[in-house]
Amino acid sequence: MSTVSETSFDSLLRENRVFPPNAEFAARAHIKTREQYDAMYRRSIEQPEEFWADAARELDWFEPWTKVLEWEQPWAKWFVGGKLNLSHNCVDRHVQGSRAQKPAIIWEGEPGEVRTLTFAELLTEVQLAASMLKEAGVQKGDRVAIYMGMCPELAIALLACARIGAVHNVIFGGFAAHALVDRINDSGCVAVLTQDGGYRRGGEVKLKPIVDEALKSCPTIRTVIVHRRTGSEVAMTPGRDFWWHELTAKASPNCLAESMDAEDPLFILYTSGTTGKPKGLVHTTGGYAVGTYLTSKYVFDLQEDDVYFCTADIGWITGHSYVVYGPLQNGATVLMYEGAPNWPEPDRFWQIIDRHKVTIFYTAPTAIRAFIKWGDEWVRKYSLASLRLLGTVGEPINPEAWMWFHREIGHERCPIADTWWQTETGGHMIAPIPGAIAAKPGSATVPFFGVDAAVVTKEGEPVPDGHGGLLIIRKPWPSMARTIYGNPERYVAAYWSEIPGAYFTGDGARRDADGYFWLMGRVDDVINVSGHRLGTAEIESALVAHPAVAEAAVVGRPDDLKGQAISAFVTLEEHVTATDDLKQELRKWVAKEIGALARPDDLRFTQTLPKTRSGKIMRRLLRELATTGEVKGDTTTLEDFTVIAKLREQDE
Ligand code: 6R9
Repeated sequence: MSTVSETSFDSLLRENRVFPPNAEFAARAHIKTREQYDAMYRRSIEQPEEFWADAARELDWFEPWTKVLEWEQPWAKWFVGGKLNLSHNCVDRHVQGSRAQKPAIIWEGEPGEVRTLTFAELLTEVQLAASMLKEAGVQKGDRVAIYMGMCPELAIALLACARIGAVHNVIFGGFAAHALVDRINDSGCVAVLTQDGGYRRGGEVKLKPIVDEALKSCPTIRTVIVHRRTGSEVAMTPGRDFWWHELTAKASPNCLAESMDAEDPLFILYTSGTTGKPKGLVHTTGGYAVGTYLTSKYVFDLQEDDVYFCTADIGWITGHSYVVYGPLQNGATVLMYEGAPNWPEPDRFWQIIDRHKVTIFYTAPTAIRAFIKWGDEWVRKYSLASLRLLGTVGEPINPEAWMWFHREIGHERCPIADTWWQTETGGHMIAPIPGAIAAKPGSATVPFFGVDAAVVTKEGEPVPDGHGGLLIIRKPWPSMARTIYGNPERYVAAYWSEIPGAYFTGDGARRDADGYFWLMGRVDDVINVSGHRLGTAEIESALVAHPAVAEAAVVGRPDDLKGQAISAFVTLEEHVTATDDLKQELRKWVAKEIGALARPDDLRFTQTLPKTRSGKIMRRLLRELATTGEVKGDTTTLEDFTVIAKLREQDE
């Protein structure tokens, strides 16, 4: 179970600016007024089953559901008995309708090439890839690991799995071999889809060699299929490894979309928790489809002529829900970009927006802070006139970054949708409906339809508006994760035990007098680095796995660019000497074990770590020390009072 640390919530600066929806935007939006939102929200809370059934009817079902919701806390079943296929809803439905020749994916590679796939072409590719998987022996219910870069084949891989009912397990291309091993073995994957490499900042990031290294420890993998992206030399193990283009060349061009039960698993996605082992969140088909469809439709106000650009990697939940499934179910044109935002120069995104006439741009606060740092001149060379809506996700956005985004990118014309949600929630939970809800910089604003959010004390008592507390959700929603793969007890303990009768988000928040939510970051031992979740325990276990390290404690501290930076405190084995070289070696070690994202920003050697009398590391004190250089907080439970003085000396 996660432990809620004592965080002071009431010290935040209050932001008073309000930005009402742009009238021109509202006039053509799906939802045009606050009153319309209020009426829909009320219905979604008072008659959730009717509300969600109406939403679900906008999609294609092979067989109707018999019951909208079966709820026995914390176990939910949505659209009970309904049969559908998400690949069909993302692709076939539009080809059968009027969108066959509409671009589904416009992809730009980092070196500059552009590929456009219409919905008809996407259908061809998805069927070929689905046949390829079937012919390679992958069956409905099998788990398939996907370790690829941002190229159309990655989206195709997800849709091909969904088509045959294989459960995809996407592992972010920035993760190291060790992370692959954990995720593949935990979910018992039978196949890996990967590529030779991808381009990032002008160089090649090789992926296949990392798969090769990982597979030395993954006994369940029978098949590896490699998409050729860069053309660089890779080792192929006969009988195990196959080229994607060779298999699809002989695969059947027809592959019917499997009729999936609404509660059949669609994917597993791992995310950091409060212990060292990442959690494999399981999302199912029907509820996730309806949730991502409806949030994309209303929060991004998707219209027929939109070109939608989400900068997230498909390796994260944002990429699953809002690069692939949500927008494609809506028949939107999705722009995908392979590489770095500052390659070859810091204006790449703005160039892409002007070149492809992007209308909706969804990115992360950490990226916005980098754009600000790179300088306005990179932005001002471009017209950005096609943009009509902006969005952010991943962490709270600081009002200064919000104002810059509004002014420099949105030209004071585009609404900004600050979207709060999680891997666990599958889709947006707190976010403005942009034609209806006025924005306040730094607030994710009001709950989406059907979301019953509240701020409470640790005991579950409501906290008055204006005060900080814990954010909970009191009612089930369709796109909620159903469990943790292979570990239902942990699902219950992590999310449904902290606050009685509710889903506990792990976030602190406060609601203001207008009912707007202000998110205040994690209250558990999860660090948010550039919008990505990292568990302190994961980094600590990586450090302790190094032969020189005896014990390690890792905390997050505020960082202007990344939101949070990683501070590591390390005690060494007796015979080991603390040197700067060793510091660098340990930082590199973590990057190699987990991925570059997890590399500690600073690392200090210390004689001892502050502990309670029961032996728990007091991360709260380390956090304070890493942040302010001092410890003023309560130290009465500290076992050895001299530790803090020693730590401070170390710092000097
Ligand atoms: C979608 C995603 C979830 C955690 C979440 C919270 C933070 C995400 C936010 C936000 C404030 C926002 N978070 N969006 N905090 N405002 N708009 O990021 O999923 O990777 O699972 O992270 O990210 O702390 O609990 P995930």
